[in-house]
Amino acid sequence: MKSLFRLLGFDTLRKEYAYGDDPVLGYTSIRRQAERWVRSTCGYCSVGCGMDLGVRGNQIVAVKGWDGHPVSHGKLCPKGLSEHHTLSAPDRAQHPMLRNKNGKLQRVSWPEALAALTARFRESQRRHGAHSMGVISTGQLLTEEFYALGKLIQLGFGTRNYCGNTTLCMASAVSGYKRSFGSDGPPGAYEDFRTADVTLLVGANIADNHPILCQHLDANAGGYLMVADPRVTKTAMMANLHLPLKPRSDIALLNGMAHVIIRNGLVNRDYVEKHTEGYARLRQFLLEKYPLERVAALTGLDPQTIAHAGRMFGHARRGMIAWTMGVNHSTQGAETVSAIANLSLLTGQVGHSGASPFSITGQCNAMGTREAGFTSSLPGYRKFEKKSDREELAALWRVSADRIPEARGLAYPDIIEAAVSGGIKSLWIIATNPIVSYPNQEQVKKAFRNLDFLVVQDGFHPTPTSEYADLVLPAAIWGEKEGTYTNSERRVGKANAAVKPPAEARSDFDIFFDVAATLGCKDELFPSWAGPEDAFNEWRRVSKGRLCDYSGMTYAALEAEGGLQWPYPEGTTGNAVSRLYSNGRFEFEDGKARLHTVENDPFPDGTDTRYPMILNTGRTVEHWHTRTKTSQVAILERMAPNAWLEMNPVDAKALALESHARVDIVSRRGAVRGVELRVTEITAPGQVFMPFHFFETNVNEVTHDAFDPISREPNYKQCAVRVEPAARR
Ligand SMILES: Nc1nc2c(c(=O)[nH]1)N[C@H]1C(S)=C(S)[C@@H](COP(=O)(O)OP(=O)(O)OC[C@H]3O[C@@H](n4cnc5c(=O)[nH]c(N)nc54)[C@H](O)[C@@H]3O)O[C@H]1N2
Ligand SMILES: Nc1nc2c(c(=O)[nH]1)N[C@H]1C(S)=C(S)[C@@H](COP(=O)(O)OP(=O)(O)OC[C@H]3O[C@@H](n4cnc5c(=O)[nH]c(N)nc54)[C@H](O)[C@@H]3O)O[C@H]1N2
Ligand code: SF4
Ligand SMILES: [Mo]
Repeated sequence: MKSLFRLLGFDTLRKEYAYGDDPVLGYTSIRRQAERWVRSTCGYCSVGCGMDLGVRGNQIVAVKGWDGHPVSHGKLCPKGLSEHHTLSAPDRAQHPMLRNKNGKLQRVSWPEALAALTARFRESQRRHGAHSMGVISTGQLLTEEFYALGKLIQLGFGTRNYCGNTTLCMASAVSGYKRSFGSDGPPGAYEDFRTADVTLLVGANIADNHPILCQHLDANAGGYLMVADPRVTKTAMMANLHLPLKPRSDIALLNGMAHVIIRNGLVNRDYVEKHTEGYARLRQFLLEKYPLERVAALTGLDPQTIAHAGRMFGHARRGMIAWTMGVNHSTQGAETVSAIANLSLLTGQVGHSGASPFSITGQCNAMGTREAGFTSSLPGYRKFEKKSDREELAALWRVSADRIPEARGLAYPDIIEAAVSGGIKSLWIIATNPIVSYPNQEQVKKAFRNLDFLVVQDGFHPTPTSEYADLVLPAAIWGEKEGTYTNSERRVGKANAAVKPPAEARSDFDIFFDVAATLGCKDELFPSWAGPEDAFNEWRRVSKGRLCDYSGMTYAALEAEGGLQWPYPEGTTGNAVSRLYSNGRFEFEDGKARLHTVENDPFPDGTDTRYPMILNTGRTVEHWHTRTKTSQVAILERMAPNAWLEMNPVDAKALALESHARVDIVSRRGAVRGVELRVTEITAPGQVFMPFHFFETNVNEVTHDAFDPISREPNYKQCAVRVEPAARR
């Protein structure tokens, strides 16, 4: 496979930023010479790179890769290298702000802010019921913060309607793992990318979005890489075989590959018999319903290519499948994950080196909230519906078992819907920015306007979302607080406070602590905790014996080792690579994984003559989501200052549009206007692509708010649009 990593020029960037060299002046100014170095973990994506923060006074003046770190081996991508520039940005949130009688946000003291928060939430609950209060959090806090927040919301406030932006992101992977393996938890390790002889990436553009993962693929000299993506991404350019399938035909492709594996006698019969349930049904289903001709028609790939891909995977000694949002962002996300798990199970490619159905996560700590957060499951992947799990947790916390909810509350989109229809009256938003990131903006704006009380807790203000708030709480961010993040390979890494937050901003942990104190439940929920390490130590006890066992970890060991992978039970030593399900025992009662039959359905917002093109949305390497952080970094803004729309030359010609023309993108729900056109063969004819980072030209004005019925994840990756020359205004 070709190395695109070096082509992206990260090595150059590394030199430029690492030791405090001034990229403009070209030399190291005294102002930027570090007095001390603090070890930490990157706060952007889920790769979980290790970094050294160079500190001078109360400022991080340089960032460099942590040499010998088990994930990143001294490298960082452009965002990691420049992350410290976000801390001193002029629009960091500095003080609590409360909306006054004239409708203006006005500075208040912390005690006033906390009193307002608890009084208004309690009033909402008194008048409209306990569950009229909702909380939407994130994948970007520290695990200690998630753990504390879960207790505060579910036990302190007694509302179940607590979810996070992770439902816009990882929910399909979580649901898929639960359906196939009986529990959430990605089985593999990054090392598998180095050792697999065949790797299939599905809807994952790691060259842009998980750049430092690329070096693990680069190190896999003899490996064969297949990339399934409708676009010719930078990742597709690294591949031995690019599978440019039609949008949302992944289930057909995966079923077709499984069909080939069955037809060619490549099923690992012994593994399937011992460790899975449902083979006879799946076999019949695939042989009858997914012959190559049908798969070819559904995917747009030719039958020989599909047969080749199936045989390559079937013959692999070590076969890896990794996926990201091309899979999850779909009304069939959870089912697509099941189809991926089928392929791994049929070939016995689970739990050994180079073999894993691996969900690459997104945010720095999407995993932490899944493990400890009390949203999609009870802490420690305990099940809401399982009495013994509830009782065990209650005993650990010394509360009565009837205080542990028996079912999860509303998921994120259902909280928004309930706010529109009046069921949710007050909402607390923590570290997410829906007024950029939520699909079909009309709906979320309606929801916010309908609320009696909206709290926004963010490191920045104003943000598009904080503008709607009745109360803004200023939060410390990465670099200013201490705790742990879990990356995609279940590695728990330590993040450290190198500097103090600006003005009156406080860590989310301290805010939750103070809210609990104001509410009068601090001693019950956070008994004798003084800081994050006490929360971590309690979490170690609560996770003990569970799949995500932290009991053998300590802060000191995490810092010394560059993170440790769970499970890490008490008594474990060293930093060996760990995998789940190596013994073939899965988390169902009978220990067997489930094979599911899944049909490929068309996406919901289909094209017609008025809306003839399929719009795909996603990311670019320079920016992070809604740009509250990366727009503050000059070098990143210079590289990608505006949104753009990618369109194939065939369509551009038919529409008489030239590159750099301004266009409007119109869907059945809205329009986004004046976007720069890029004419490029990255996208196929009939398809267009736009990044979602830019509030100024927000693609989520047009995306579709259809959700996976199982995971509740939005269908961000396909909707019908038309593109026209920008209207003159
Ligand atoms: N630079 C940067 N890195 C990031 C982030 C960021 O904002 N910026 N965000 C982080 C987060 S939270 C996440 S979740 C990850 C996301 O990481 P990715 O999933 O890699 O990101 P996306 O660009 O959203 O989508 C990936 C690919 O899915 C493809 N796709 C679209 N439709 C289909 C389809 O029907 N089938 C298939 N097979 N593919 C399809 C798109 O063309 C796109 O190339 O990135 C993380 N890393
Ligand atoms: N069209 C389209 N839309 C998408 C996607 C897509 O591919 N296409 N991807 C979806 C996905 S996968 C995701 S994950 C979401 C992401 O969407 P968001 O979660 O809305 O994006 P972020 O910009 O990461 O928002 C994080 C917020 O938290 C703040 N923040 C950062 N650190 C801290 C902290 O430590 N404490 C506090 N309190 N605040 C902090 C930031 O300033 C920012 O406002 O977007 C989704 N939306
Ligand atoms: S790859 Fe991800 S974790 Fe690593 S430096 Fe870049 S943004 Fe940070
Ligand atoms: Mo995400």
